[in-house]
Amino acid sequence: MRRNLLVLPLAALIVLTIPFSPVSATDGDNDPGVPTLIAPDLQYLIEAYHILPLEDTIYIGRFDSHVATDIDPTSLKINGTLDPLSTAMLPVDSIEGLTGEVMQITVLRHDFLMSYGLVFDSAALTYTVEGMLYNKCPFEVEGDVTIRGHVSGDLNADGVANIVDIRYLISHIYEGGPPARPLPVLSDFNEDGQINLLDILDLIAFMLE
Ligand SMILES: [Ca+2]
Ligand SMILES: [Ca+2]
Repeated sequence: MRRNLLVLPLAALIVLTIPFSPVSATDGDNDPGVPTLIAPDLQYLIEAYHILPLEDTIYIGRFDSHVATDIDPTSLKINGTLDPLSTAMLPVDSIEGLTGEVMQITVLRHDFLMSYGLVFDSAALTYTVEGMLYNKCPFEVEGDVTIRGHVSGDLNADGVANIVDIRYLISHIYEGGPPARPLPVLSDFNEDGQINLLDILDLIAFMLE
């Protein structure tokens, strides 16, 4: 009926290709009646539907006996594997808390998040920046980052962990219901390599903590 027509704004005509992500891939195609789910967290949704790729910025000032201008920017790796999107030198004292000239490093947020694999709840993690100085000495510096990941015990991926998730797991194990979302491996709640009654008992114990 005409009143149900959806008028799309021009921006909606842009076709986005959502990159495959092991953290977020959930496919209901093999399970009729189960819709495909893009999950697990708001961060992924922001990433997936953002028109421009999101970036994170890392700053390095003076460290040990070195200054940022000693760093060969072409040698940099973030978390051991990621190439920076860009690097730039900023003037002295341009970033509070850092001394000397400052190297600004940008990374793609999606790739940065994926470098941590599955992350649960609010996790305090570290990142590394490694590379070579112009004098050919290798270096590595560390920083802190907090990432909010998938909710522990939330097996149906609705954003909360509660009795519904216990029921969901019982259904999966004894009644042929769908596995945990966004990743089936999460059905193995106690991480012993098997999916059975012990996972249900551990999930119940977790809920009662
Ligand atoms: Ca849930
Ligand atoms: Ca198990």
